[in-house]
Amino acid sequence: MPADPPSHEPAGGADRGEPRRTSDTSGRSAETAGAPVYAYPARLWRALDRHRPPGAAATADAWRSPVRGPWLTSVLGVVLLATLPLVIVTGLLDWIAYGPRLGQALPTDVGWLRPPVFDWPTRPAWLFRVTQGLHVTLGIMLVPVVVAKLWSVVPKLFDWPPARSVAQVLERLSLLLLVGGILFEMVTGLLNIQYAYLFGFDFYTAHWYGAWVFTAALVTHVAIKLPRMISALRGPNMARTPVGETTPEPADPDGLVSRRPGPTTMSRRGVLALTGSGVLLLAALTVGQTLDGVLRRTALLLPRGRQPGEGPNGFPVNRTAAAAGVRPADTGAGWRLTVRGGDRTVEVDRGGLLAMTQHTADLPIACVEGWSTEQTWTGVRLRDLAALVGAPERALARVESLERAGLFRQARLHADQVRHPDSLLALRVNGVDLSTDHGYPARVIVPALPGVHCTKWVRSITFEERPDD
Ligand SMILES: Nc1nc2c(c(=O)[nH]1)N[C@H]1C(S)=C(S)[C@@H](COP(=O)(O)O)O[C@H]1N2
Ligand SMILES: [Mo]
Repeated sequence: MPADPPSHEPAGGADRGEPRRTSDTSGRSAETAGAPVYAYPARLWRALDRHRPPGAAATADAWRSPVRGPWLTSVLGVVLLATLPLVIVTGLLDWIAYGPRLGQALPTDVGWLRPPVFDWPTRPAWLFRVTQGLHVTLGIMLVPVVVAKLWSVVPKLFDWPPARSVAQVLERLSLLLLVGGILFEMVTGLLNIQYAYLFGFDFYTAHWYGAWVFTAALVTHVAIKLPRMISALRGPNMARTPVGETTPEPADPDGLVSRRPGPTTMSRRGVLALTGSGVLLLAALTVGQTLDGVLRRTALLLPRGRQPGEGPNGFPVNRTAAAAGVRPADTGAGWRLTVRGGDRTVEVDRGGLLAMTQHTADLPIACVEGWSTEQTWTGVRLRDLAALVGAPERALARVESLERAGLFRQARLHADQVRHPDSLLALRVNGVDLSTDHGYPARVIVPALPGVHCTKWVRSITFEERPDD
């Protein structure tokens, strides 16, 4: 560790905001003197340097924490490098689970940004619960790490001149997309979970395209910075140094280390511990919504359904009957289920459905907003309904709700989802009739199907040939 605060700036006082004068034009000998090297077009960078905005240097120097430097940034970086890909992949899987091949993922039309898709499996039944649970929970847990990572590089925002080469311009542009991208994804994701559609655009479309911008920027950033990160992590382990012995790292080429470090108030491991506690706190307030049971009460960040009432129907409701505009008159004694297949149409009332063979299965509902819950459902197998109208083996099912408007008033299920022995048109849950809010008189429940396609207040099911995809 150097005894003096490190300096990689010339003695010329550039950090006081005065124009730096170099008499030579080659730039090279200036480097020997300690001034920065400018690549092509050097005149531009030098001109920019001479026209430093008032206060820029002072602002950069206001960030003086002595723990900033390659080591801390790299540790936070490696944590994100190990976890963000999981968030990205599970997000992509969530999109595929919606069934883009059946024309129903959101956004539907993604042009050439369409990844390879497949029919979402029905086994294991908890598959979607895990993918969406990981996506949402990890996404929330990483907020403090992202904030710490941004804090560790924040003085770089005020760097002047903003670039010293064309390559650096590109690098900094990719940083803009990286930082903007992750903040955008986190903010839109969090607002969606809270049902706060403050933004004037469609969440799914925005989150989808935002994810691609962010992912592309992340790949670029990792490609550029990986060697730096590895060498910083191979250096001395600074996690052990107590506050009293914490000193700044030597000046680094990225300029992460403060030029004028302030007094040490926290060790590097202190910063990591603070970040880690933030992560654990958020995890503690979030995992309950996926783990379910009594733990649900700990899910303080869950805007609804933390205490969803007592009794067999006491589990979270995504959209109530009232919110969906489903009236008691629609679900009363006059309700009939219409089942269509080919040119056959059958109407059955609830008594008729209850008279058919009943099957019971423990299946989760997993909502894309993060919460999930396993319940015991009883009803008619979807494949028995298909047989009622003689639907072909590979037919898909188009399920429609009594709900008149709303994105989730209908869904399509592929043949494996129809044929699975646990796929039900549920009439009862946990031994009692479904409550109106859970979809009375009948609702769909299918293994590993995203909650959003477990249509409530079903009015009709149409079995039809699957269009070629
Ligand atoms: N008709 C209809 N069915 C619906 C919805 C809806 O808005 N309308 N919401 C879906 C969503 S997003 C979820 S997560 C589940 C939740 O089921 P629950 O409210 O019974 O827990 O219902 C699904 N079924
Ligand atoms: Mo949902």
